[in-house]
Amino acid sequence: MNRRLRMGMVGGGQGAFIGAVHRLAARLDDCYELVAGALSSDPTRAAASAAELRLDPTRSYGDYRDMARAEAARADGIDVVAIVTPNHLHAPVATAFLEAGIHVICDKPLAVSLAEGQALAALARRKQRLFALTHTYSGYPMVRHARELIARGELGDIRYVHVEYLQDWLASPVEQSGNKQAGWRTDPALAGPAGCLGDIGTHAWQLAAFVTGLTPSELAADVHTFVPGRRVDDHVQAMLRYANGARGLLVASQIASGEENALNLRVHGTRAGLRFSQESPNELWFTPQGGETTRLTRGRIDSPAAAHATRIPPGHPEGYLEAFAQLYRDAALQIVAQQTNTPAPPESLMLTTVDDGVAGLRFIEAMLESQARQGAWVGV
Ligand code: SOE
Repeated sequence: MNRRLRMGMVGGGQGAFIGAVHRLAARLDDCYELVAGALSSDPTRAAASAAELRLDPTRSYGDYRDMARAEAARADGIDVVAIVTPNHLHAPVATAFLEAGIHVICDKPLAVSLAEGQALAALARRKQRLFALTHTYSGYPMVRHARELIARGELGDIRYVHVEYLQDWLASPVEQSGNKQAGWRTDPALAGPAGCLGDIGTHAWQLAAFVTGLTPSELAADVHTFVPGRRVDDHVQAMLRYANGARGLLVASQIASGEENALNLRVHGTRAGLRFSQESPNELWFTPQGGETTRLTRGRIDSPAAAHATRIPPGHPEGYLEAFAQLYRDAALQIVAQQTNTPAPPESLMLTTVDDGVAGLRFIEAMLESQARQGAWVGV
């Protein structure tokens, strides 16, 4: 890459785990230079975070709710903005920067309603700007290989999809624990109407869709809250039906005591089945119907998609940060391709974008509609 892209960041300031992940991911492949930030809704914290990151204080956009400063970002020659705010600010912040002609890399979920998400997709198209969504897990090499295997027909016709995402960090009432993410992800005014559903339910949805190339046509949901007094869901499950006749189960829970970040996917077709576990991301389990199970790793596959999404030789584990960095790298490849009027590497197009985000919001709205109708089957 002949020059690093100039990046601003909105949100993700002090104490934000995912803010640090975005900054490390942007730095790992040296594609970006973080030059400015509006890192908090509190100007004092914003200034302290900017100083901590050695950002030019004259380029601190202060209160990130003041979107008028997006023009300042354009004047600063910012190529792309990373949005790492609570969910309710994704749409207003992204809208301001897209209108200023600036590309967007935004944390999931895309927005707090399908209508907001569809408006963002239309704006990004009209402004011809990239809108990347950081669905981390599609950045893993072995996830991209799983997608290739299914696309090549190695599993045959898909019959059953099982995706579960289990955590336990919200198993107790932590809203007032000082955990920054717990504070806003359990507040419907900041997170939107979907708690666990919007946070990790969309990850589960997107991983199953990314790997299988299929999205359910209907679902029957149980959207539940275990912790008394909690104002958003903390456990969701759904039965899925696909247009090709396949069936599926999706579970996302943040009260699953003993589980840390257990995202597991199983896909079963007429010819073979596969299993992926996010907590062991350097391997993929593949079993032909009636055959032996094989542990696939980067050193034992011929996969352009996996090769593109890796940095160090097989046997040297890559993890969550590298998967996140892959999304930033793919975004940079696409932005530079547009700026230089050259084609982006095909593998970089596996990046999840605003359209994936809209599909995730459609899933959320179907889940909430089914729940409102006592678990009735609804279209997605
Ligand atoms: C909390 O559930 C969380 O930090 C999510 O918000 C991230 O998207 C996920 O990658 C890890 O867990």
